[in-house]
Amino acid sequence: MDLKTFCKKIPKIELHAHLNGSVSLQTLHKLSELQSPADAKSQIIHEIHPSESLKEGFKLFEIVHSLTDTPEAIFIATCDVIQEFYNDNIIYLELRSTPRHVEGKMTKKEYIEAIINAIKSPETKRTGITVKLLISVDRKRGEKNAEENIALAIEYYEKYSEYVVGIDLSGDPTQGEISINLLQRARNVGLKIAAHCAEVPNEKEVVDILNFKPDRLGHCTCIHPNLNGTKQLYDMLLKSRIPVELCLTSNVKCKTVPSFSEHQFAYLYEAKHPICIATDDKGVFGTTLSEEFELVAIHFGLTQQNLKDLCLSAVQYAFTTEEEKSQLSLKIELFYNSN
Ligand code: 6MZ
Repeated sequence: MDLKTFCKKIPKIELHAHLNGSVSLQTLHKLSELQSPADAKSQIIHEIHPSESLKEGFKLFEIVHSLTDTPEAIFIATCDVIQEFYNDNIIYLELRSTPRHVEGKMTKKEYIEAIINAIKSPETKRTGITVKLLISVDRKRGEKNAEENIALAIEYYEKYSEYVVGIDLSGDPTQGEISINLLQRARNVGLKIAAHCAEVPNEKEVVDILNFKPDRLGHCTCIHPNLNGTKQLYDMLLKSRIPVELCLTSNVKCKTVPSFSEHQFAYLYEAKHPICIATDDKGVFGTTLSEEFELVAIHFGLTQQNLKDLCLSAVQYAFTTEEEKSQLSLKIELFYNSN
C-alpha cells in the first residue's frame, strides 16, 4: 500500500480542530445559499483560497463567521465537518469552538446547543465516530467574555458531560491577553484544559501557561531548543511532559515555522516528548489529517509502526474515559493486524 493510501486508511485521532476553521469550501457555498440576498456572501466565497499567512488566516475566520451566524448554519457546518473527518477515517474527534452572540440571530447558548445537536444527530451516530466539544475562549475578546464562556462551559459540562469535555484558550496570538488562571474555575469542576502556547514569541505568557499545567498545549512553535532565550522554556516544556498538539500545515502556512523540515515536530519527537498530530483548521489551511500524517512520514522518515505509535499515544491524550480509550486503541490495533 502506498504511503498516501496508508495514511488515509489508518484510524486516526484528531485532538486540535477549530470548528469554523474546519469548514470546507463546499459547505461555505451551501451556507451562502441559505442567506437572504441582502446578506449573501457568495461573492466573497469566490475569493476564499487556503490562507498563506497568520494574518490572512484570521481574516478568513471572519468570512467563515459571517456565514455561520445562525444556529441552523452552525448545525449544518458541524454536521459537515464531522462527516468530512469521518470520511478521512478519524475515529475520535475533539472539536473546539468559540460561542458567538450574533445580535437578533443567535445567542451563545443557541450556538453551543446547535453543535451538541449535530454531535447527537442520527447522521453523526450512524458513522460511529466519537465527537467531543471544547468551548473556546478567544484571548482577543477580554476577561469578561472569557468568564462568560467559562461559565457556559461549566453549565453545559454539567448537563452534557458526555459531549462537553474541556476549555480551549485560543485566538489570534498577536492580539489581546487572557490570564490562564481564569481557567482554574473550569478545571475545578472537572473540565480539561487545552491552551494555545507560544505560537508567536511571548516568554512571560509561556511561563504562566506552563506553570498552570494545562492538560494539553497547542503548537509551542516558539519554544525552540537552539534559539537564544528559549532554551530555558524548552527545558521547562520537556520537564512538564504536557502533550503538545502539532499542526504542521497550519504553522508553515502561517509562516510561524519556515519549512516542514524545520517544524518543532523534529526536536519534540526526537526528545520523546508527548505529541499528537492535528489539522488546526482544515478548511482555512486546506489540509486533512491524512495529509498531516503523510507530511510527518515524508519529512521525518516515520515508518508505519511509528505512525501507529503516534495514533496510539494520541488516544492517551484524548479527553475521554479509560473505557473509550481502550476501544479506540483496539480499533487501531485491529487495523494494523489486518494490514
Ligand atoms: C489561535 C486559532 C487558530 O472557534 O469560531 N483559532 N487560534 N491560533 C490558531 N492558529 C492558526 N486557528 C483558529 O473557530 C475559529 C477560531 O478558532 C481560533 C480563532 O479564535 C478563530 O477565530 P471557531 O469555531
